[in-house]
Amino acid sequence: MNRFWSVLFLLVPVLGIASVLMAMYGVAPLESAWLPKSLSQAGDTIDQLFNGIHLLSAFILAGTVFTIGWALWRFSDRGDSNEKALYVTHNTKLEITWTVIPALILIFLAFFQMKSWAENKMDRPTVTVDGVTDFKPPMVMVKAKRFGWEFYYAGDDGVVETEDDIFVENLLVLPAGEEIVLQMESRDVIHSFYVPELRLKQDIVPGMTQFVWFNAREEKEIEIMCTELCGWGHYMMKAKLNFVSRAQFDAWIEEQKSAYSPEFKNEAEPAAFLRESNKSFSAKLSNVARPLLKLKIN
Ligand SMILES: [Cu+2]
Repeated sequence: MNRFWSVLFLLVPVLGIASVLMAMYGVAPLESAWLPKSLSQAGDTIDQLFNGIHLLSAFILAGTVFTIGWALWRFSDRGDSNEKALYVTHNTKLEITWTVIPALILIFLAFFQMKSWAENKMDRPTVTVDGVTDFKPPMVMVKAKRFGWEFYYAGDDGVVETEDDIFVENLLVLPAGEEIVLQMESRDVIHSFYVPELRLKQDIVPGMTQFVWFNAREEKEIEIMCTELCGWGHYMMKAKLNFVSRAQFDAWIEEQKSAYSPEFKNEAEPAAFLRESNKSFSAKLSNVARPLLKLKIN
């Protein structure tokens, strides 16, 4: 009967590892329990890394729990032995082994992840104009705020943060099959720009400017969400992300431009208005912050 417990013990890791593998390789009924299908080459590389580390962990976990399970089975008390248990204080060889193997695995992972890290965080796309190579300018400036997303498209001048920027809120339309660069800043607290399909997650820290880039291979409607707990409305800090064809994109951006007719622009000037309100917000903030700072010094 005591052996029942060793079987029960093994059942937990076996079911656990099996369900992770089923989810990872899209086996029913767990086919949608994993991340959504990757939408970019960079996403595929991250998946390889992610799945590789998972497989390695699953293998080590299986080895560990099966050894424990075997010991439970083999040495369970069956009431037929008077043998004394062996008392082992340490084993130098074993300790060296279980230090060196994980160290080697970590060194391997450090090299294994380099390509993906470089692609996603270091090799910012460049363009060459008249023989001069420079960073590709961002197509959109993303402003994260509590609790939404502002998108400022570079207008005809191709530069963000200028007068002809086209402002859209909580909707990001981008052409598929093109290398897109986004610039990101926060209006208030720390936010995080997360698009699971692109395997893209970037913290947006106040006072810092971040750049992300990607190339989506399919036209698809997906979602952007904030993954940094930024306040009570964090749960609703979402935006739509539509990858469309180049032609559809050009038509859409023209529509956005005409939505800001000269009359409308003179009346409201959304982008400028928002900038103004942000300025007055920081002015208010510093009025509050200054006395507080004085208090601290005194
Ligand atoms: Cu947020």
